[in-house]
Amino acid sequence: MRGKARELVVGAAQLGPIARHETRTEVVERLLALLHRGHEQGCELVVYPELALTTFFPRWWIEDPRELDGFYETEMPSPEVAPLFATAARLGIGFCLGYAELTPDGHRYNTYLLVDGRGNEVAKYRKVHIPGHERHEPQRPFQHLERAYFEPGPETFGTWSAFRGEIGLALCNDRRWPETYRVMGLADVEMILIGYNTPIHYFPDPTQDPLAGFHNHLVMQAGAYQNGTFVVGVAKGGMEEGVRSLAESCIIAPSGEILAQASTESDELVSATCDLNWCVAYKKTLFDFARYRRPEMYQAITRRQEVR
Ligand code: CDT
Repeated sequence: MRGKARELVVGAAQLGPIARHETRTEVVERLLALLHRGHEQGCELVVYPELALTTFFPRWWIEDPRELDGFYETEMPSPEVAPLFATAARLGIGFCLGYAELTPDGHRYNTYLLVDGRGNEVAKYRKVHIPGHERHEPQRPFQHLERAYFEPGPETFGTWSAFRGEIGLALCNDRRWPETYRVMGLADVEMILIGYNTPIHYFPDPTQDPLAGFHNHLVMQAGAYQNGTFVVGVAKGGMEEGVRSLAESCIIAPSGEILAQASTESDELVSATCDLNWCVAYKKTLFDFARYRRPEMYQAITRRQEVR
């Protein structure tokens, strides 16, 4: 079923905590250390987490606009991030990097950038599903103000022909929604890259806290299997400014099996050799969309937002 192998060695470059005082230059040094580990392991593509250049600032209600603006990038690569682009291009490694983007016309997005092995931008994805709350909620032990600090991305999930395959991008909360994977599945995606920052404590329902790791893998493994695609899930995890976030970065096969998983809550790179032709085994059998899907039966999915 698979035919000749089409192998891509991918690295999930997990980050441990980034302190509030840590500079972009210091963070980029950590990203470079992970890039070199990826190079040693033969990676062609290294995937970093969501908001990988700073601490996860939506945990604070920040009233000073200048302080808030300091967490966003107005150009990419910025002078601080340029060494990552230069070194990756010298090594012939592509990468995917999450950051807070402030556009020239004042839009704020939670952005994921895919760069090829020559340092050229392949794709820019802006997070579609923005979780958390819009206003300061002082009763919480910490905030999750993504809905105050980011607009939802204006474009749907894309896929791009790169790295000898069809690559899709998503960010954090997107991974919990089956629609995310299916939209890309319909574009024949073969590898979905997903960066995340997931605080383990969920204030609206703390009974979910012990299940954070289970839910993380549950959704990504199901998304991979049901769409016959690899999924690379990459965390910024560990205890950051008093808030513990989930690590457990992993590389998942189209079978839904985990091929590689991080074992720490720190900077760590895990890699896997992914034969993209493995996707065919699922896309042309159980999940042969053309043969078995019944889109006329699913119209409620796009007609309604809420439960009736
Ligand atoms: N970064 C991100 O999207 N985190 C969310 C937290 C949800 S709780 C407000 C996630 O789905 O992991």
